[in-house]
Formats: sequence, structure tokens, C-alpha cells
Amino acid sequence: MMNMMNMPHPIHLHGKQFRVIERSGVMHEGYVDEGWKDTVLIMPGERIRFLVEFDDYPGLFLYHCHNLEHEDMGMMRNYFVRDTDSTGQRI
Ligand SMILES: [Cu+2]
Repeated sequence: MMNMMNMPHPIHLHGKQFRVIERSGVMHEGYVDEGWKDTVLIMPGERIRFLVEFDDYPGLFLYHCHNLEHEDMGMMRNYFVRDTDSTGQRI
């Protein structure tokens, strides 16, 4: 079985745009983290932090690796966003 952790992953969020605010690795030539994105390339061992707003609707969202072999092998996940009130309690 292929070790997917030693490969770059172009990670895509469905239905949302985001901004990369931190990258743990080095900025390689040609990388551009500025601006709004829906996909970001993450190199092996690297972590990123990003900001995304969920101000229009709650619900089930999806992210996945754009490398189709990775996606087919499980690098596709759902996450659920819930509404909260001003104190952070779920509505
Ligand atoms: Cu991948």
C-alpha cells in the first residue's frame, strides 16, 4: 500500500473559500499563500492554519485531497458546522 503521508496533498474545501494564515513548512518557490483559496497544497509533514467563515448556513461540508488516488483511498471527509448563539452555545 502506498504511503500517502510522504506525498504532497492539494486539499480542497467544497463550497467555501479560505485564507491561509500560517504554514509550518518552508515557502517553496512558486507557492502563493496570499488571497482567497478553495485549494491549498500541503507538503509532507507540513501543517497549515486557515480562516474560513461559516456565516451563511450551517450543515454538512466536505473536504478532500485533489489527488484522485488519495481521494479514492479515503482522503475525503465530512464535517458538520452548527449555529451557535452569542455565548457559543449550540442553537
Ligand atoms: Cu493527497
